[in-house]
Amino acid sequence: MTIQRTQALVMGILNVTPDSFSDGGQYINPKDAIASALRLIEQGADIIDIGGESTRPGAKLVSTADEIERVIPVIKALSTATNIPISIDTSKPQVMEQAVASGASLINDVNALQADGALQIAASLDVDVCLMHRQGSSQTMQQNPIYGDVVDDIRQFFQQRIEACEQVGIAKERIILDPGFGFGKTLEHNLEILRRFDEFKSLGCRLLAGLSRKSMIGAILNNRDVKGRVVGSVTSAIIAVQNGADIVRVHDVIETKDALLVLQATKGE
Ligand code: 8Y7
Repeated sequence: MTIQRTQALVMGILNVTPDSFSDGGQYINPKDAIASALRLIEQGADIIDIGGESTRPGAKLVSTADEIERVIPVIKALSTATNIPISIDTSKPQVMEQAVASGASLINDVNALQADGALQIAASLDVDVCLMHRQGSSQTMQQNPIYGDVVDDIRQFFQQRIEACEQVGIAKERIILDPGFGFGKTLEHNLEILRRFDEFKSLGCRLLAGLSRKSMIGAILNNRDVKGRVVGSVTSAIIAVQNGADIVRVHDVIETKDALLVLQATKGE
């Protein structure tokens, strides 16, 4: 099967954590992790996002040493096996540094480079950065999220982070913004963000949307379990792209790709 490219990029998710909610425990052995990554690439992933710390609500924290031990062998092996860009999903400066030295070219930080030293390290590494918004920590974020206007509040946060990046020499072209679906947001917040996604465009950065298999999809589908969320997830990815997302972060690469190809053909692109 030949891989057809779409304008919007597909970021395939590779968790190397024993406690990720949707594929927990499957990919902890480096050999298996690499095989899974290669499968995502065959299916048409444009970027592989590798994470060693689960960020789901209530997940346990992982030490820097453990996170490094999980992700670095996989990044090293994958970067020799493929030219596809590798993204490191981490909030820890030391993990960022080692991951980039091992072949990663994008830092995906759900903490938007707010950890001590993260901005400086990211600037020194000269790679792309994805800055995600969240309210609260993974432990507390779903307890009682409160916003004024959710989209305006997130836009303001982005504006501040863009300024912080520019101050250390990270150019706007390097920055990808992500409103962080499900990270300290109610279902209503998530739906409003998706509906008004295009309002982030004027900040002048690329935009990423991560909706794949999230509980908001389960909630819309009358509390559907994780396995039954594929069609809902693909639909949400398409809506995000129609509303301006440049990259979608997904588990189900083939299905998302098919939908993006249909969308693109329909638009005559
Ligand atoms: C997102 C993410 C997760 C997201 C970005 C999950 C690491 C939870 N979600 N990174 N990571 N955006 N940029 O459901 O939405 O995959 S973890």
